[in-house]
Amino acid sequence: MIHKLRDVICLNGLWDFAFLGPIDLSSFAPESFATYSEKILVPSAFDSLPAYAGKRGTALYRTRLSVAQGRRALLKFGAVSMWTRIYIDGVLLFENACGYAPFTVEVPPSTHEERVLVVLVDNRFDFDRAPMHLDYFDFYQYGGILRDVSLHLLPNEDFWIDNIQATPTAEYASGKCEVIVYLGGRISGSVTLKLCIDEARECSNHHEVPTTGNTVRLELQIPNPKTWSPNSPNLHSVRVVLTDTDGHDIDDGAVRLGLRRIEARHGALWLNGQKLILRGYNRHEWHPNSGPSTSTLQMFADIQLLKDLGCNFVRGSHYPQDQRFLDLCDELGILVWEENLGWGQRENTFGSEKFRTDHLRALRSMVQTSWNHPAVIIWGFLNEAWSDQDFVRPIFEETVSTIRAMDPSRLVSFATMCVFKDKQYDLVDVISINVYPGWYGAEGVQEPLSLIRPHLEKCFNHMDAEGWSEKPVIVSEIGAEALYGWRDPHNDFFTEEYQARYLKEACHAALTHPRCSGIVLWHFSDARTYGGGFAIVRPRTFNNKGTLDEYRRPKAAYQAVRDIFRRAAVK
Ligand code: ADA
Repeated sequence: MIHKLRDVICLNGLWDFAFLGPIDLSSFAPESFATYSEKILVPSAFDSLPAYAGKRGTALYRTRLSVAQGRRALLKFGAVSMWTRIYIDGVLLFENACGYAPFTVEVPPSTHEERVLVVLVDNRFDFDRAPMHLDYFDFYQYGGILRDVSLHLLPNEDFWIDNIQATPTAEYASGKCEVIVYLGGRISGSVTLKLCIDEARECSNHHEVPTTGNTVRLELQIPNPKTWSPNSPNLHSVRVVLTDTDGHDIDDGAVRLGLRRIEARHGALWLNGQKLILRGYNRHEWHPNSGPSTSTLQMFADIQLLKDLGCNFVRGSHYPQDQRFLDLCDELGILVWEENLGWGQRENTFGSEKFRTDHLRALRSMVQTSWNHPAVIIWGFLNEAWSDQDFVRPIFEETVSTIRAMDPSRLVSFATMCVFKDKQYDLVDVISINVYPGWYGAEGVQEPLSLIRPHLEKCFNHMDAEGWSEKPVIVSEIGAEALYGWRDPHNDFFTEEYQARYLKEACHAALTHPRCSGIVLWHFSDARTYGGGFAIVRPRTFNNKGTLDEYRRPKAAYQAVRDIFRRAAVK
């Protein structure tokens, strides 16, 4: 959300830094710590830098803020990983335990203008402290202030704009939207506001509107509406300006939106009333030089490659996405599945009350932060949890109902690894299957590639046989490893040739099946994963199933996928 009336100060840049290692936090008082002997660039993962590569422990970040006396201010963090505590002038204000979930902290009043902000970050796996981060996830989990930090100096009034949710209605094509304005502060029954659409210099006249709790609901008609789709990613914008009763501006917020409608019905996906087949990749936000804090240019380059490959879709595996990436997807026309952090959670995790609370908090913050992106069509959660078991049910139900209550306009899904035994399909709009026939479990098989088509057919048939014929089915993961540059006459596992033939067969088998609403390959580019003993199945400690290597150098599969996806795109 863009604000023109309030001061928004970007806090990115060099901060004071100290890495303390695996200290005992129970007896540690950051306010008495003074030896910040280093600097670090924010945002970054400290352990993606050579100085702290592979290290786990506590790190302290310090910077200074200037907030005029009596001025209300908010600190906005895009992502701090894995576990963090926020202190201002030595006072603990906030704790967060999901490394990818954005959060906001209110700066408490003070008689001093100069304030000291300390961010304590810990990247150790600790189930009691941060149960959302488990050491067996198949991607490296870093520490640090991973995404942007900003300071919002709020207007000198008792209320302000917290958030705006602009949702196209069923009449999206004629420009009809519902806008909900979420207000912060003290509200008394009504507020006065005006609206500006598409950067119009002239805004509507200010008028009084009733509030319900801290929200205002408005119906909006966009003049000269243009619909949004991957081929025509037209964006509109809505700016809401809060005024006083005389019409003087107090605070504002502007959001972009796309007029489009996503639906799941009759066993298919529909975008703006047209049948939609997804062609895409799972993508980790990762580059070897910067870990999970990638540059906007890298994001752009990745989207350029995805488009070149003929994709219309990306699954943001396995955590909330950077807003810069979603902005680019909105502008360049790539559909997105955004999901809450999760990877193979088991019974003990589902039994943790802290996990439940943290998961819900992260889920809410993801939806509230991304709900205006037309690119996002699916909310996902808890990748490959043990969803064939009853113990997942309460959290799955709560997750789905929370998403639907906050945003009924998008589809909900989770990627399952237990295709034939899953007990949670009834909850979701889209059935999404992660399958690796011809890769995992192919020991002793003469022609592993021959396993792919029959397996996919069995999966699709199973859904109809089980009564899910109304639900679209997508292959949310499928793939094989190839080590970049490894060409070998045997064309066996780990060669570029095997991977190219594998992905070709998987794409053909999926895209020619009438029940398939899309295929999302695992994965876009090679990325660092767990090390140590876990890495015995992960050469180089990387997940090497990228169609590109970590530097985005194409493997042989690139051309194979490109041919098929591009041909499918023009059908
Ligand atoms: C799973 C998982 C991915 C990745 C993949 C693999 O399906 O969801 O994150 O780990 O398997 O490479 O085995």
